[in-house]
Amino acid sequence: MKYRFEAAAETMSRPKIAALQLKRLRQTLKNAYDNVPLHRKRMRKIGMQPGDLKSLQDLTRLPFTVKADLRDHYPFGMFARPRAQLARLHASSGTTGKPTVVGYTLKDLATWADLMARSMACAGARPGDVVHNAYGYGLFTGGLGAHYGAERLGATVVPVSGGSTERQIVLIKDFGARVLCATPSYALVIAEVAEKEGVDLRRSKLRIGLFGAEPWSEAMRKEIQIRLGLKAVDVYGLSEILGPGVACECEEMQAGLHGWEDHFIFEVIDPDSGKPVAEGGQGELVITTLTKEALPMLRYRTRDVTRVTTERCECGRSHLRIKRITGRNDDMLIIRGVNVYPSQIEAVLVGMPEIAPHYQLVVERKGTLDHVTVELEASPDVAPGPEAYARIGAAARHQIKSMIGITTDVVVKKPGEIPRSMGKAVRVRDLRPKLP
Ligand code: DLL
Repeated sequence: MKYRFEAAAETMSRPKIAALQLKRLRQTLKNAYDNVPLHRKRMRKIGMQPGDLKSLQDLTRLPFTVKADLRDHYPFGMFARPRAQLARLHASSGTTGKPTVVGYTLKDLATWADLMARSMACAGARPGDVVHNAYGYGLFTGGLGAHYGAERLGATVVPVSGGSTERQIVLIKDFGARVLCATPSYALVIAEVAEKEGVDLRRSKLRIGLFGAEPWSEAMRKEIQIRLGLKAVDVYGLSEILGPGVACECEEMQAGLHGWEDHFIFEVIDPDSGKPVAEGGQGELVITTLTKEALPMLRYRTRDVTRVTTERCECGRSHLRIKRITGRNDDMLIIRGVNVYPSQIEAVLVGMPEIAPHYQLVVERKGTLDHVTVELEASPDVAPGPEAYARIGAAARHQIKSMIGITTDVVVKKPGEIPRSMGKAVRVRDLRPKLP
């Protein structure tokens, strides 16, 4: 018998999934209508009461929820429970200086742990495994999400978080980690540092990698698998919906991420018209939560570009599969697992008096990691000179690091040296190789 964390739920027939979705969607609409003024207002506007929902198809009558809704109701205005009933808050990058805040009741945290345990088992992790968790702990959902999932699975979790790569390699070896959780780019850093130190991790106990939080390619999968000697499995999620564990590939096929349809409804839309795309077509992923208490999300536009298929997977799981996320249709960058909007960097720069409001972000791949260089202009009021420019550059670098959490290079140019555009300003020069 194959090991599954929640066998009955994972192999449920598609009609059964649909019936469960309808039941849970009704509950979700009622929760949203009763407790979140924005959702109530929007449903009233289209003349819809939660009880009006007759079929899953009716969901498409509802307007989308977008990231700006969370920003506009910062920090707690989208929550369906009073703050005192929340057990935890997480936050991810917003499009401006304010983060996007998400909250969980204890029941939400239990659901999340279940789904992450299910995802880990789907990826090939087993109770009793040592899980080396190199996702960042803190406001980012990666660290704690994988942590509680691993505990729930019955594994032994090593909560290393990111950084100190040499030490991570020692721990992977000495503790006998079978499962590695990290961003795919960090997994490659681990491989690189190990090789430099003459440590052959292919001969360690590592067998499974759960990699996600940023787009990666089949080529990268092959490379990681060869260099670390493990099976590299894609895991997907986003804070607004849950965190990691919304969808995960199966170890058997590694061919698309099973989106857990007993907890979410997945749609793919044309980002311009908002209309559904026929199954298999490329578009933007839209997700509705079905079991979240504190933060029910109705038709949330993820901005992630992908395709889905309901074709049965040979692993036996009945849940649809999301193909790789190939990119985003907004300007969010993911730099070493940290989500960054150009507008956030702008907000930092604009607050600095010696800097003119012209900048460009140059994104490159250096080795296996993404790197940002911020090119900015000194204000015309500053007397040009290497010393003044070095000081301005260091101050900008420090502010960006402390406000946004990413390390950048800063190049200070003379007034007028950043190219001006006649139409939309070109804020990002992305020189990274395109994903196939
Ligand atoms: O990145 C949650 C996560 C942690 C997922 C660990 C997987 C592993 P956020 O910080 O809110 O949450 O960022 C969510 O990251 O909308 C995608 O653009 C991107 N992303 C997440 N997983 C993948 C993936 C976490 N497997 C945003 N492939 C999402 C491509 C991914 N992009």
